[in-house]
Amino acid sequence: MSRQPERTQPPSERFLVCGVLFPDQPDEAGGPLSEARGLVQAAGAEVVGAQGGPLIQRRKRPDSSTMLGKGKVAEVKEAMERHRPDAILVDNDLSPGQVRNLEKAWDKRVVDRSELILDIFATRARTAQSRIQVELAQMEYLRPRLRRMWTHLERTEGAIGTRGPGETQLETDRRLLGKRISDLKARLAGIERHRQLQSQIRDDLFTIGLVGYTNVGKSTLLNRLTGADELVADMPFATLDTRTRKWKLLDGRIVLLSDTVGFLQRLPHHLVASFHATLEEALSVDLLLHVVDGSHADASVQMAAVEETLGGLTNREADVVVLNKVDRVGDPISLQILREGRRQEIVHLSAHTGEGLDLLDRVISNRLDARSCVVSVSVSLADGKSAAALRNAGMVLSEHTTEDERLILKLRLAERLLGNLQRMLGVAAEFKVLEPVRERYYVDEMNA
Ligand SMILES: Nc1nc2c(ncn2[C@@H]2O[C@H](COP(=O)(O)OP(=O)(O)OP(=O)(O)O)[C@@H](O)[C@H]2O)c(=O)[nH]1
Ligand SMILES: [Mg+2]
Repeated sequence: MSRQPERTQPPSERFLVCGVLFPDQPDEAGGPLSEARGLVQAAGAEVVGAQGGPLIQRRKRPDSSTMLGKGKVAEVKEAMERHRPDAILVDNDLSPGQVRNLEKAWDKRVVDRSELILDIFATRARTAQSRIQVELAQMEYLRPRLRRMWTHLERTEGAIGTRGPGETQLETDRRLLGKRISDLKARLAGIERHRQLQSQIRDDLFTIGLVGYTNVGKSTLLNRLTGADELVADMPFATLDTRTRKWKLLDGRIVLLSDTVGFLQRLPHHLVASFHATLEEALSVDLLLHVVDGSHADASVQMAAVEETLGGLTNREADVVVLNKVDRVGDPISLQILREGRRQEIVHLSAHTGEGLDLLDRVISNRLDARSCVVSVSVSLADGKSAAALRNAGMVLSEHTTEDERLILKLRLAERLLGNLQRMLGVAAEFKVLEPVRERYYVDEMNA
């Protein structure tokens, strides 16, 4: 019998999870800190200790030196003796001083919420752009914390090759970090300019963006509608890179559908800042769909978190709400509750089984209709080129030829294409608007 060599995997890090709950933080259906525990697992580590309970502290304000109060810090220390973790996650944003004090009190590595989320993003980033975005956020996070990392090195002043004239080690590190940050920003700006150019090329198609909390099924929906093959996984932040794919509607029209990075409550602000351009691009679409996991016990909290993040990034709200995963919803009442008080159109569907996708298709078609005009165009029958350009630009509703050798096309097309076509075809074509647009494009409003 042949023996398989044993694979040795490094043991995963063991985390004890604790944190402060402030009055404005909503309760989680899975118990306090349940999302934080999920994040630790998503980072490839193991959670030790009982769910929720004693390692939570409800406070109005953080303790300025240790976030948690003295008594709670001592309780965590006791729990550490029982569970022997490798590190402690505090599910709040800690100041560098708070981390230092807690590490001293517990004699263990302390990780705060931002650092954990940045770490997950770092392992998921695939493209050059997202790698730079994550690194930039990590460097910005690190900048005020340098002292903590290098205090043990401050006595090794004068290490060869690392020092500028008269600098301490810390000053040198600060300078190098500052330089790295400006390099990353410059590279990112270059990539963003390139992307902007590319997206201008696609200006003629109707664009739709998917936004939503992480893990709600945005990529599954994109794959299902466009035949794409994006990574789908039951874990937070599977998608970090914006993807755009063509979606052919049932009436034959083609629109562009984009996926984007999922949102989360209390996302680190450095991360939002460095993903700002990506998010902005994902949000400046004609139609914004907010995808919700309708089967999640915290669906309404997640919806509110997405709306808040959207509000911070742009002053627009989603046009259509998609309640996904209805195949897992036992009680339709819960969906009813999610619908209450909303002005937007709401579509129930399952990206998994395909149920409800035809309804979404119709909703999109209707919105396209509302945002397009109906025109009649007359071109010479001999002018095949102009006729082809017109047929490509919109949906042909009818066509006929006249005795004086002209082709009359009745077309439904996006208003912004009308101007382009008129410029392109010039005197070769005569346009008459039969039905004006009923609803403006968001992008046009932005540019107005
Ligand atoms: N039961 C059920 N599961 C679904 C449905 N849609 C997606 N899922 C599952 O939900 C999990 C997350 O799906 P994704 O498509 O990766 O979610 P996402 O919103 O793109 O997530 P991030 O990219 O991580 O923000 C996967 O395990 C999917 O198989 C659905 O309609 N029904
Ligand atoms: Mg995804």
